[in-house]
Amino acid sequence: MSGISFKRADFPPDFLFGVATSAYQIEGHAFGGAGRTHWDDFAATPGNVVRAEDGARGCDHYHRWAEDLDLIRDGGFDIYRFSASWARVMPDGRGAVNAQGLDFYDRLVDGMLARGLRPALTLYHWELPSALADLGGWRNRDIAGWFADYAQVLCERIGDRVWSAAPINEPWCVGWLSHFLGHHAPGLRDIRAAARAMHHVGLAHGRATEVMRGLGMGNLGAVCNFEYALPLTDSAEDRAAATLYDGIYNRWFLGAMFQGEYPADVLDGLGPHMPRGWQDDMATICQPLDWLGLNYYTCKRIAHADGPWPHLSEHVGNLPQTQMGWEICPEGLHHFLTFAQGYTGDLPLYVTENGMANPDQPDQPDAARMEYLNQHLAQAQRAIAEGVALKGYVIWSLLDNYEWALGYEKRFGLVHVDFDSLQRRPKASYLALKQALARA
Ligand code: IFM
Repeated sequence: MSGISFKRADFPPDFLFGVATSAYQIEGHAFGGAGRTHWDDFAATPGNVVRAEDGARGCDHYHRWAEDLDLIRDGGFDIYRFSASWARVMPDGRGAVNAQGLDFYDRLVDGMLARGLRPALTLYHWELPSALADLGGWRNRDIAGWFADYAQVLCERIGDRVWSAAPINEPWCVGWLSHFLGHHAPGLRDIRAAARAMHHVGLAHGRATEVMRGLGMGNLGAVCNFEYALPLTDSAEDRAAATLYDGIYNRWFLGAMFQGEYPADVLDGLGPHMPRGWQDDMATICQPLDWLGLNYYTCKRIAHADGPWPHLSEHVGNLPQTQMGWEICPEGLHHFLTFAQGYTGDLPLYVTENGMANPDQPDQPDAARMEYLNQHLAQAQRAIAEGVALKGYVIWSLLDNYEWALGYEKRFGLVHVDFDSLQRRPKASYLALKQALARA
């Protein structure tokens, strides 16, 4: 059986390892007075989610959080990257606060600290309160103010004890995947909606960052996802299509957040659909940050396609694939770690998500996951050796959980979850990491 081929001592002494989860994917949103979210609505609409599964029960982390934090501590991890649910804190997204929700996050953060874990908070990991979706959600410019108010309420309570905070997980997914490709809630396929969401999500990031600074919080960053765009063929047309895909996916938010500019090639297409006066928001979006988090999983083959902008189609190549059908392409991680520095300069970088879904059985070693982690950690080491300021690596995910439109069947966890009994069982990868991370 293959194992984890590195140990903690192979990385710089201050390098941190962690695991990540998100609120809606594990907590059990039916518990504790949380409000309805657009994922509940999306899942209740036939055809959107495999078996119409939702996050009502999740992994029941709401009740089993202490056991889950014990697993993180016992695995030898340093960071727990978790998220809070907006609708758990403010069931309608504005106005009334759910005291049970704030109490829950308060207990959770104290539980992390008691176990020696660094709490890495994300304020939004996609569970938009339905009441705000009714008002247009991310299409409505007012969302930046609503989000800033939520940031204030949440961080007044727990901001003094978190180690780091980032406003929004994977802005590309909030904007493009959910409003142009229609794969995630609210399931729109509409370029005007997409342009607005792609802008307002940045504005909300900026406003929430201002709020957190105002509360005296430090170690504030952004978490973006990246996909390595490769041309399907070497034709000039396919290469141009891959460059544009890279712009929409990888350069749009980095440009806005770190340079105060959107990439010109993407604006060529999105410009006509942007909200009036967007230029005046760029200074707010481009807040000083303390770090960038990169979520990386895969590459994509891109070809030119006739039809409306962006004139491209997505393809899968010949590399081995994960249970998601995603090609395993570790070089892409190295590419983005070096590429990101062009935007972030000397700022610390963190891999805030990396990992794979695998059809794991509880009694069989998840050798494929260990190999995936080995390959990506090797690329992280390569980047560090070249001088990249990479300071930590966080694995998605601690637990098997709700994989959004794909329901509960795609298993990303280091710990197996039986979704009937909710029993947790560490997989071989967890046990191997525990050995690798043990301090001498
Ligand atoms: O499960 C998701 C997570 O919510 C965000 N990043 C990618 C993961 C795997 O698809």
